[in-house]
This record gives sequence, C-alpha cells and structure tokens, in this order.
Amino acid sequence: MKQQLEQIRQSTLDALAKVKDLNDLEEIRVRVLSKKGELTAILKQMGKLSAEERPVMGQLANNVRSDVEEMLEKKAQELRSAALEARLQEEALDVTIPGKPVEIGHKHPMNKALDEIKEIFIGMGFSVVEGPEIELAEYNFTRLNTEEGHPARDRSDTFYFTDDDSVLLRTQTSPMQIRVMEQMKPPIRIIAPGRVFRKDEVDATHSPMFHQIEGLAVDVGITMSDLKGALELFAKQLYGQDAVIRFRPHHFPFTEPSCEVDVQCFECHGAGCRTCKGEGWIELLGAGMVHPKVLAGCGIDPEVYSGFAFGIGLERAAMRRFCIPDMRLVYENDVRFLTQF
Ligand code: 2NL
Repeated sequence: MKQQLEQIRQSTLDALAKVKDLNDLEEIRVRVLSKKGELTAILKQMGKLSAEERPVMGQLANNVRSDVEEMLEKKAQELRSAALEARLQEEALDVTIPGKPVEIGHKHPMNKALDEIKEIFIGMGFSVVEGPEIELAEYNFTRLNTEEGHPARDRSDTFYFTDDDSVLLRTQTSPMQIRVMEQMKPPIRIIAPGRVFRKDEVDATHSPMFHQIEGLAVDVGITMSDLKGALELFAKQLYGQDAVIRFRPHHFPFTEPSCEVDVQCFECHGAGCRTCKGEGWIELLGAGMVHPKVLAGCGIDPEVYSGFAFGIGLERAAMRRFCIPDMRLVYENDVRFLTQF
C-alpha cells in the first residue's frame, strides 16, 4: 500500500510535467483525487490493515493527498500566469505612438461673411431677427407696396404653394421686418438675414435659393444722411477704411427715394478690370427711405416717423469678400474649395 501511495505521488509528478493547459490539469485532478480516483480507491482498502499499520498509512495517504493538491495548485498558478503573460504580449499597446490628428472643420465662407456683416450692424445698435421661409403674399408683397399685378409677383419668378397665389416661399426677408414693425414701436433697428427663393436658372451669378440680409431703422427724424452714414461705415468696415462708395438713384416699390450702392473696385480702383467687368465699381446693395405707405400699413405714423432700409445679397457679398468667381462653388461643398478659406 505504501508503494501504491508513493506510486501515485510519482505518477502525478510525471503527468504534471506533460500538462499543457488547465484542462489537462483537471483531468489529473479527477483521476487522482475524485471519489472514483486512484487515491480514494486505496483509502477504501484501509479497513484491511492492522490497528498499528492503519494510522501510519492514514498519515501517509494524507501527506500524498496534500502533496498532490499542492502540486496541482502550483501548476494551475503557473499556467494562469503564463496565459496572462501571453495575452499581455499579444495585446501589447504602445501608448507613446503619436495619435492620428483629428481634422477640425471651420466655418463656410458664407457664414464667415454673414458673421462679419452681423457684427458690423450689431456694432451700430441693430438686433438680429429671423422668421419663416414660407410666407403670405400679403407680407412678402402687398404690405411692401407691391400690389397684385406687379411684375415681381409673377408666377414665373415666384414659388407659390396655392392656386390663389396667397402662400409662397419668401422672395426677400422684408416680410419679417413688416412683422417687427407691426409689433414694435419705434425706435426700431433690426437686420433680417435668411434664405430667399426666386425662380432663377442656376448659373455663375444666379441660384433659385440665395441669402439676403435686410436692414431697417425707424425713428423720429431719420433721414437719407443716416442711411448714407450707416452704409458708408458698413462698407469701410467690410472692405477696409480706404473703401470708396457711391450712391446711384434706383427704384424699389417699398422705398422712396431708392438707391443702389456700389463700392469702388478694390483691384483697379475705378479704372476698370476683370473683377468689376470693366465698370470700375461693384454693386453692393439696394436701399432707400421706407415708403410712407409701408410705414402706415404697419400702424406707424409717417408724419411722425421715418426710416431707412436696405437689402444685401449675401452670396454676392461673400463672393466679393473672398474673390469667389462662381456662385455654384458656394453651394457644392467641394472640400477642395472649402479648405481654401
Ligand atoms: C436689393 C434691394 C432692398 C429693402 C430692400 C425694405 C424693407 C422694408 C421696407 C422697405 Cl420692411 N424696404 N427693404 C429696401 C431697399 C432695397 O433690397 O437689391 N436687395 C438685394
């Protein structure tokens, strides 16, 4: 029996030398230590021993059992730490390798131009208002002294939603200014930026959707010189202190008198070149003194109050500001174009 026990100890030791993983180890444990295992089989024979032999063998059997358990546990620990070591090797991560740079975007040239223009007028005490793109013809035209039958209301120029031509995509942002005049008492100083829509074919200078910034100032004693002063300041801030502007007479239904404002070409200083198409001047915006009928229609007494208004085409302003030759570039979002700003 003693021999058998020593034999178990030895054979376990031999088997352990060949163990490759925890499964092999478990097999050994079952074979030796389980209820049907080798060691248990021997212990069952203890009854046949004499009273003197029994405690000696019992002692030895216990020694063997604890030795085997110890060997198994030691091996298990070795296997576990070897597995961990292998995994650490395999999943090694070099945290010192420089990361891939994240490309940070920037504002679209249109938004840059819009922000600059907003800042200039905010600096003159104007507030920014925004309103709906779907409008009533009443606000888009009639209240702006543009009666039914006026060519600007033509179906070939305007996107109408209804057969009676009463609801449309706004063709200008002025309807928002009408809404403000209805609700606010003067003094009023607002700019209204936003998308506007006209049935134009796409080419280098036209799009059926474009952006406008309209401005409006209404108060007691506002005159044409306030309009000239404000727009001169605007042009100098946008194009530089040496910018030269001129006012040309014009006609709009909603202003009287009306004018267009040009800035002298910054390439040729008036001589005529490609940038200004030989004109020497570049059109900047349209403006005028708010028509008394428009004021009266909003409940503002034109005998007491007067105002000036203007409208800037944002695409054109941005194209001039950043020397962009074709409006389509502004909408196409080609990164080769956008990354230049
Ligand atoms: C242009 C011309 C203009 C206005 C817009 C306006 C608004 C109200 C009353 C009177 Cl509520 N006028 N807006 C006035 C003159 C010109 O825009 O060529 N825009 C691109």
